[in-house]
Amino acid sequence: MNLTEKMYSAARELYASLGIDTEKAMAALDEIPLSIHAWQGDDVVGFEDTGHALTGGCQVTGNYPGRARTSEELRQDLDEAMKMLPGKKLRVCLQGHEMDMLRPGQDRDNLDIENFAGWLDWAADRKIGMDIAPAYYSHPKLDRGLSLSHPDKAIRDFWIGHGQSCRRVAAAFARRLGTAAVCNQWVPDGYKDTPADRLAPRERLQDALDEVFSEVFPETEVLDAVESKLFGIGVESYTVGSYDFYLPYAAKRNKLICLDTGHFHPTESIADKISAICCQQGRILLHISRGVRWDSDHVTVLDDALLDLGRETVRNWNGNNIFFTLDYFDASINRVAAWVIGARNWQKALLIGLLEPSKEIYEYEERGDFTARLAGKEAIKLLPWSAVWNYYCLSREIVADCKIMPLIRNYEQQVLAARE
Ligand code: RNT
Ligand code: ZN
Repeated sequence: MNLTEKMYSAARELYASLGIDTEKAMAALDEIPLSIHAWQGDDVVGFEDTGHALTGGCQVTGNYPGRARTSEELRQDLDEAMKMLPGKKLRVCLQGHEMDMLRPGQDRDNLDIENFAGWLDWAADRKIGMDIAPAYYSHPKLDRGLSLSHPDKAIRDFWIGHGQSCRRVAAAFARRLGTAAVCNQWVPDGYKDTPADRLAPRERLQDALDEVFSEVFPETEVLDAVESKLFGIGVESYTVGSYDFYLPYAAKRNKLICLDTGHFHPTESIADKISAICCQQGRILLHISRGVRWDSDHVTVLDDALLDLGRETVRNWNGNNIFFTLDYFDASINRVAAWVIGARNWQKALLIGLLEPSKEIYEYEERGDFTARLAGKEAIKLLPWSAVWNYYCLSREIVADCKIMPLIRNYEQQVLAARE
């Protein structure tokens, strides 16, 4: 036995003494889907080749060499990243402007699956699922910061056409790939300064979204999500699609509510929202991100917030009520490394949740023994989850964390350097 196997064998014995089956935990982790966000690879620029800058209140900072400039290069980078990710249910999520090509005269309001043919074949070859989100930003029709809630009907109709197109593309992905596609609506609309009328934009957004969703698809094809936000750069004073707008919208129309971990006040616990929504049969799309002082979209690290999210996910997940997409964009570091580090940290947070001997802690709490609850929760932190994680990677023939950088450097020299 090598060192990883020896450490795992001891950890397995310890967890077994606490009633936790580490083999079962690793097998469960294999089956939890994770959608890798393509837009970390192209800095959310997309491939329409129209030179539109990133708008909508998001920011990508840094100019690390090697950004993917075409969908082919992006797929090449995603292939490299996924070699370093364990799990049997990896997927990829696109933005609506990351198509393979736009046909002459075509615009975002009338896209179809042909625009994404390269993605469809690539995913079919790899037997992975695809998700897609309309890009209601980085386009001249995002006018005065408004898209679906714009007072001009022609502008709303353009964006409704884009949202409807993306849902049809999602359905086409699902039919060919055999797995439902999540189609998430994030609408950047809002105002830099205090609005006069907070109601009218929200009434227009509600009606426009109802039109986007008017074409009915079975949930075996399209899983619709709506994403709330607190503010963006240049959208500091009012976001039309706030959490208070979308939570009832999603509940009444049986849509997934998308909780982006960067879209709430820094002291808010997103983990706490999971049970509150799931216990009422609500369904969630998690956008796994890390805000530093604001929705800065930093690469996720294994911090307390991510651990809480992993623990609550394991506690509430029934296989069909919570869906997962990474969502961050850091252009100051190697973009393949950003995917790999962030994805593996989320998988670690889930494994730690799966390994937690929480039954006993719940019993202390039920009995009102809050002393034992505190002592137990702190003692759990010392359990050897990393020995299980290292063995999980070894047994799935995935590189160990300490061996990732040589692979990243090699790809950088062989492929990314040639793009500059
Ligand atoms: C923006 C939202 C949204 C975007 C993607 C690019 O703050 O998080 O999900 O990250 O649409
Ligand atoms: Zn998001």
